[in-house]
Amino acid sequence: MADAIMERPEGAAADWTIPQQWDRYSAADHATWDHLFARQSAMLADRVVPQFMAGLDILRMDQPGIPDFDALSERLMKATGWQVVAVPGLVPDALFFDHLANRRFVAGRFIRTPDQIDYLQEPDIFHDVFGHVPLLANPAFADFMQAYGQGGLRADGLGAIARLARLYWYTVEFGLIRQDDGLRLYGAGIVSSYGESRFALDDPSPNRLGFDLKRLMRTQYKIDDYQQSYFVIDSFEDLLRQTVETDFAPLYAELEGQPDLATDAVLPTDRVFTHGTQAHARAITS
Ligand code: HBI
Ligand code: FE
Repeated sequence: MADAIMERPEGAAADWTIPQQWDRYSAADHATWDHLFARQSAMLADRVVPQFMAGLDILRMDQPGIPDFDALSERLMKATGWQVVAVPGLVPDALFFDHLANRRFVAGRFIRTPDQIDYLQEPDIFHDVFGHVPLLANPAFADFMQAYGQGGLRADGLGAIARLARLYWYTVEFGLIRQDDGLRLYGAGIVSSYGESRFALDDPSPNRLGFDLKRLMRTQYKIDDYQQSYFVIDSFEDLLRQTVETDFAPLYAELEGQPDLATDAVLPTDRVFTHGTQAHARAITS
């Protein structure tokens, strides 16, 4: 996220947080949340990594209506020391990393309108809270997210934010995980989307490739359509280990001279679960 000079929105604190104002949500807002929640939890049951469903239970997110961040943060704090804070939308990278490094997940407080039920570009409260928060109740993933924030603060100094944004994109937002009985979803951008929750696992179109940090940091991504490639990790513990054990500075230097990889690239060195047809992407562009 290259930061154009982002103006701090009216009423936001120095760290860009704003009050959630839970009592201002309308009955229609709560109904939209309940509709999305019921539809996603039903279709995710055998698709999503079990730790996600466990997170919904631990955080008691099956209660009706939009979660109140104070109550949600109290339960989340007990589980892994994280809290959820409201922000107006995308915050500047350095601030975003600082929040994560301090176990604060920044979430939008607005919810999509009924006509945006199936897709909206910017993250709303359903994407942020249903998509991202349940896995923050999992210790290994919670530690990874904090390590990502700390890495981001370092990357900021090294001008390598774009590399880390790719790591975030292909794991936290659109990651898949391997289990003995097949692949499962865990990326928030997938699990909060009805269409992509099917596409990412079932459709022959996208590549599904083994997670490889260096390779992934060279790979471009799309923000306005389903992904053309998904990366598969073996476990959150492994993702955490690779993140905390990697000294990113020499890695960034090594990547310096290497060209980016296209969103649909497949390398001879890739661990290939699916070599996609890219039929979806072709249909979209034709
Ligand atoms: N701000 N609110 C918010 N949410 C994000 O997911 C987010 C952000 N700012 C920057 C950002 N993500 C990414 O570009 C970083 O990974 C670089
Ligand atoms: Fe997100």
